[in-house]
Amino acid sequence: MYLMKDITRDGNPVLRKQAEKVQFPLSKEDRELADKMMEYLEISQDPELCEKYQLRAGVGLAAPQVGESKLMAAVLTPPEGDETESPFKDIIINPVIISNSVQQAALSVGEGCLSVDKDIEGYVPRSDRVTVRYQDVNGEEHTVRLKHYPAIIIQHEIDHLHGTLFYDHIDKENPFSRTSDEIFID
Ligand code: SB7
Ligand code: NI
Repeated sequence: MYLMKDITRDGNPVLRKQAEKVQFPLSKEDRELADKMMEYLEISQDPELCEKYQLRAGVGLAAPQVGESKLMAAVLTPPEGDETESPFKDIIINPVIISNSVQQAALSVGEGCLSVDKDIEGYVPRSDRVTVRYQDVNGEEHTVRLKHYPAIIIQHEIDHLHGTLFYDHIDKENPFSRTSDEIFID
């Protein structure tokens, strides 16, 4: 299983690379990578196991964060999201955002990242809703429409696959600037 020592940290060039397309059927290595990434999220969201293994809880994990420059990420949205948000759990492979809302949204507490040890404050403006096309571990194509927190998580993960980190989106001069037409998610 992955521990915090296995997570690549900001400064490691793998986090700034464009990841490579994944081929199907998945190799044994890629299948294990997928399983271990989802396992990390599940263990990290269990309070006892999270404490036992000294993990940071995560709702997503992208392959470059475990040193693999591949277009693959695990997403496991927490169960306590509001009822109108659909929970989402899957390994997303070769994902593409095929449409996004004009409506912008940001988490009111800002974002964090397992690969960034320090807290970087500021709003991370994103699309409130996105439609994502991806392949699952069996190569099946899916098209999903997510909104609010799950949409923000999947955009954070897809950013990792293209070498982008959350703080790249924060306005350096005015990290908490608000525009009138964006919504804030608690
Ligand atoms: C806040 C946190 C995350 C996504 C969106 C908002 C995920 C944090 C864990 N990761 O670093 C995953 O890449
Ligand atoms: Ni991250």
